[in-house]
Amino acid sequence: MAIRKILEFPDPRLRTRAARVDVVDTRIQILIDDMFETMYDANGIGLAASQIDVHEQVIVIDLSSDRTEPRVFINPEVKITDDSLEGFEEGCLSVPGFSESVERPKAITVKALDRNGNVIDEQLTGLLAVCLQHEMDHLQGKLFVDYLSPLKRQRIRQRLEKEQRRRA
Ligand code: GNR
Ligand code: NI
Repeated sequence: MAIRKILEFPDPRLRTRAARVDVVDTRIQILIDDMFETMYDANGIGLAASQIDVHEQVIVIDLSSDRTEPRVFINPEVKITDDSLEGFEEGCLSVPGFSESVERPKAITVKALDRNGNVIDEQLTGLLAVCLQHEMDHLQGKLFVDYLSPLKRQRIRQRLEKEQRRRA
C-alpha cells in the first residue's frame, strides 16, 4: 500500500471531472487501499480519488473514531430525498486549515458499487449524507470553497498559495 500526495486548492487538476469505473478489478482495489491509507494518514473522514489525481469515480469514507468502518462508493448516483437544507461546518484535505459552514440537502439515497463490485443502495442522513455529497462534488471538480463568497474564497486561495510557495 502507499500514501499518495493530496492535491491542494487552487490546483487546477482538482477541477477535472472523474470518469465512471467500468470494471471493479485489482487495479481499482489497489487504488481503494491506497486511498484508505492516504485518508487515515491525513486524519480525514472521506477522500475522493480526484484528490490524489486519479480521475475515476471512487470515494472512500470512514466516520468511525477507531477507523474500523471503511465504506467504498464506486460510480455513485445520488438522489435528494429531503431537499430541506442543513448547514454543517466542512473542512477538506485539499483546503487544509480552513473550515466553513456549507448548506446541503438533509437526506439522500445513493446507488453505487462497493469494493467487490456489488450494488449498494442506501438512504443517508447526518454526517454521512454531508460527507458523501462533499465527495460527490470532488468527482465533479467542485470544492466546498465554491459555496463561499468570492471574497472568502480569494482569501483562502491567497493564504494557501503563500504556504505552497513557502514549501516549494
Ligand atoms: O476529513 C474531512 N472532514 C470533513 C468534515 C466535514 C465535512 C466534510 C468533510 S470531508 C473531509 C475529507 C475530504 O476532504 N474529503 O474530500
Ligand atoms: Ni474534500
